[in-house]
Amino acid sequence: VVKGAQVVVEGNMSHPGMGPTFSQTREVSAGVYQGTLDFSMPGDWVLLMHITLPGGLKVERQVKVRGVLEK
Ligand SMILES: [Cu+2]
Repeated sequence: VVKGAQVVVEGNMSHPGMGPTFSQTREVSAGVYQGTLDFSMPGDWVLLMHITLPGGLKVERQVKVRGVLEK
């Protein structure tokens, strides 16, 4: 559990010609970060978590989200 971090989520699709979409998150309980990201297009997405730890160290984690459906 990592408390007191700043987490920004960047959503990207694999094809060219589409910019990233960002979401700020907030820590809703100790070590749990919540935000809303607009999956503006169906298909495969990659989420990049830009994490700044309480000491200032920055880390990144990547999560693949495949097969987002049409709204
Ligand atoms: Cu797209």
